[in-house]
Amino acid sequence: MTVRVGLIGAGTMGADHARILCTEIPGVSLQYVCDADAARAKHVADACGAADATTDALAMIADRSVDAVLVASPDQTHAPLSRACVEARKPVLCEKPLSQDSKECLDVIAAETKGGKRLVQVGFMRRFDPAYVEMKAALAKGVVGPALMFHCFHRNVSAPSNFTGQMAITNSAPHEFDIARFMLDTDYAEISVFRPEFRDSNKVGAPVFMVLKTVTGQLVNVEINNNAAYGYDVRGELVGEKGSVFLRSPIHSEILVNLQTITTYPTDWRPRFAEAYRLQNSAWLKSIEAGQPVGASAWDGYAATLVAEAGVDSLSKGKPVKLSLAAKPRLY
Ligand code: ISE
Repeated sequence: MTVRVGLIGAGTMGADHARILCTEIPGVSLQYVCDADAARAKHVADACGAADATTDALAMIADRSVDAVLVASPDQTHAPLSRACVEARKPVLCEKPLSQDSKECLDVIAAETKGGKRLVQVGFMRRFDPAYVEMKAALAKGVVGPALMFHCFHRNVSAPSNFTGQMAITNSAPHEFDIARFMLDTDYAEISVFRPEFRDSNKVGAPVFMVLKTVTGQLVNVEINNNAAYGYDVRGELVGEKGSVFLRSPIHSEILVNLQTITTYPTDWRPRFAEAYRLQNSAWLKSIEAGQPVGASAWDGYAATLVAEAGVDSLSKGKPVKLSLAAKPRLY
């Protein structure tokens, strides 16, 4: 079976998804590339041999030649487009976050629940990353005993110019919120967000430091530093009662010269998580054929957004904020 995919968004991540679909995954045909910028849509469509390019996302979702949709457009479009896919009864892989507004996530969930079928997969690709998969397996086998703490560090070279002060929490941190929740198989009870003194407070993407408590008693700390300068660097350490699991990034070589060891860092997340994206997209397509959902659901997307919202609230109030999820529909 060949799944005909319509891609929405031809920016950094959209173009990378197009490349992954057309060069790394069998059994898929890129039917359409859609972008608000017609020239950009056509450029990516031509580069990947897609059948067509368009600027009309809703018409593309409705088009009978599209079996499934991949949403990689700006954050504020994720929930409305995912909902349109659900209403058209088409599977959708939506980049994170599902929304920056938890009520919008609940609207997507309501539409999915009404149709009685899981159609939304949220692009929390780290769930497919071999390093996190091994960490979860070690925890499940009891190698390090019950989990106590999870340390997360998330560093980008520099924040994009469109980053607002809150986007460290609403755009970058959802990866950490999701992977720690997935790893520990729990939900969050409370979040506190702090910000160090920052030399240039007008600079976008000022760092944040967060401490979360889970409902099962573990502690999670998250550093987001989107202006770390030296490279893209994601670290994680899961501390259990009998040991700890340290996440390793894929490093292909080390240069030993002049009394030092030199390793390089990627400029952004695409090389670091290349395998995770490939495995995620491939699992999504297989899940469409099998009719069995995989990966993060719309509910998981909602859970991450709810924490991010509470994080923004905590930062502005300067105190911890308690979390309370809505009632979970049986579909999830
Ligand atoms: C970006 O949107 C991503 O999804 C990256 O994985 C993340 O590391 C980065 O901080 C985000 O801005």
